[in-house]
Amino acid sequence: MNRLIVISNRVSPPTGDGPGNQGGLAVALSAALRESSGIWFGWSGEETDAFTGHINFQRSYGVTTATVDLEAQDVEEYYNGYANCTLWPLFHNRLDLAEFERGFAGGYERVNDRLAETVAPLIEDSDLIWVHDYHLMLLGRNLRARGVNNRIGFFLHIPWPPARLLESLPGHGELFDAMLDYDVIGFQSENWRDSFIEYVQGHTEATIDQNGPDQNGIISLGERRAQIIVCPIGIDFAEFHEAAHGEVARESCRRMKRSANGRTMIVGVDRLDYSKGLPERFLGYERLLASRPDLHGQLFLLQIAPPSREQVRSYQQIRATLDSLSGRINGEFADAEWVPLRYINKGYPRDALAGIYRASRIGLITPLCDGMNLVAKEYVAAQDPEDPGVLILSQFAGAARQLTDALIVNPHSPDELAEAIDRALRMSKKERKERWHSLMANIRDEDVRWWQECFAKALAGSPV
Ligand code: ADQ
Repeated sequence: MNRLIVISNRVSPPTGDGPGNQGGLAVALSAALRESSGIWFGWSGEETDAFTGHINFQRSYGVTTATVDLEAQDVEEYYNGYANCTLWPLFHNRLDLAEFERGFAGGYERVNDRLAETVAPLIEDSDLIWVHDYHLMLLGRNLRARGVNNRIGFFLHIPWPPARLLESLPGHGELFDAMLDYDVIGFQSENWRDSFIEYVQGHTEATIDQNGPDQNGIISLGERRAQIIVCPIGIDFAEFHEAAHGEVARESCRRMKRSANGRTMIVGVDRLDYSKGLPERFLGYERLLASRPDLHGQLFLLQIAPPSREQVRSYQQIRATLDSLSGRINGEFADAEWVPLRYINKGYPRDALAGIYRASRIGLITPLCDGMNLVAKEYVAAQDPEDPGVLILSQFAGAARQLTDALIVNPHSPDELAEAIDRALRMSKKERKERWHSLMANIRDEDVRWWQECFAKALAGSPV
């Protein structure tokens, strides 16, 4: 087995906290790294006065991590700047929020180059290299420039934008060209793959051969070839299932039910991000409350949304918008004994979250644009098989291509959201169980290990 080198913006070493308290991605990558005696390389999350390239090696729970600190200007231009103010909004259909600053682009190039320079000496001839996400799209090119001829793969966790949007990015041609230095490019869903292919066909000299067995395509330009794969990420099903049945989850479910006091609970769990469709969700819920006074006092929406990327202005704005909307909804509909919207800005441990999902009759997951969305899968996995809740899922989440037995909605339409909630409230137990069984089959079969193996196979050059 070849050794695996995983490279991502941030590194999450295994914590040994037990099932359910580590992200699924960290768990899956840790398992692969352990088996291949590999290394996980990336930014430590710490800032330093001047970049030194000093690598801090750590070994925990059988996984070797190698991290570097970045200087403050790097963090500002590469991470807060190009990654989160340029690429993230653009790739999530928010051209209006995207900032195109040369300084950000320069910082992005500099950090991708610095990381390549630092990791290159660790790479041995037979290693397989797996680069993650939009922060590091240039890394493959920078490694090639240093003579690294190994197989290098790239997985994009977020959507690939439509070609007409990507055109707005200064330097989009160079960014795409750098992608062809990867041997494998993985997407979460067919939608994002199709946008990528649309760009290749409309804006580049590259050719696509889609006659191979997997139909996804090989992109060629000169001597370079990149295999395209669709490889949707899943949750760590076994571990999440164990966590959902543990004492912490059971207690959290009991407390939630006690606090619901017989009322039907709807849950939303998201990082506080404008791509997650939170204002639109609140407006859909408000529409339901306005049109159905008979439901007042009978249900409530619990929205858990811990703040993220607080240094970025657009995240400060979305927070203010939600503070005001939640105040308006509660101001209008609440009475002395009932608050229709519980809006919470803190995160929960994953096993406690599992209990909260289980206590909820409806999972309301309605992003405007999302690479995959793992919360939707976690919600389904946490349900009681004898009395499962209903998943309402946005058509614009990558997960909608797999979870077709959810109630699929257009998150922009308050009427559609209100109707879907109403339908879920009225759904018979028989229909809830049928839908849940079908959703569970996918979530169990295409879990995070399946995803990791699927990508690793392509990276090793085997048929997927
Ligand atoms: P995210 O945008 O962060 O990830 P998502 O996949 O929904 O979105 O969530 C990742 C994890 O964060 C989940 O395991 C979830 O439980 C946890 N989480 C979210 N809110 C939480 C809260 N309030 N408290 C505790 N935990 C919380 C990006 C892409 C997604 C893609 C993932 C993985 O944007 O589209 O699914 O990467 O590829």
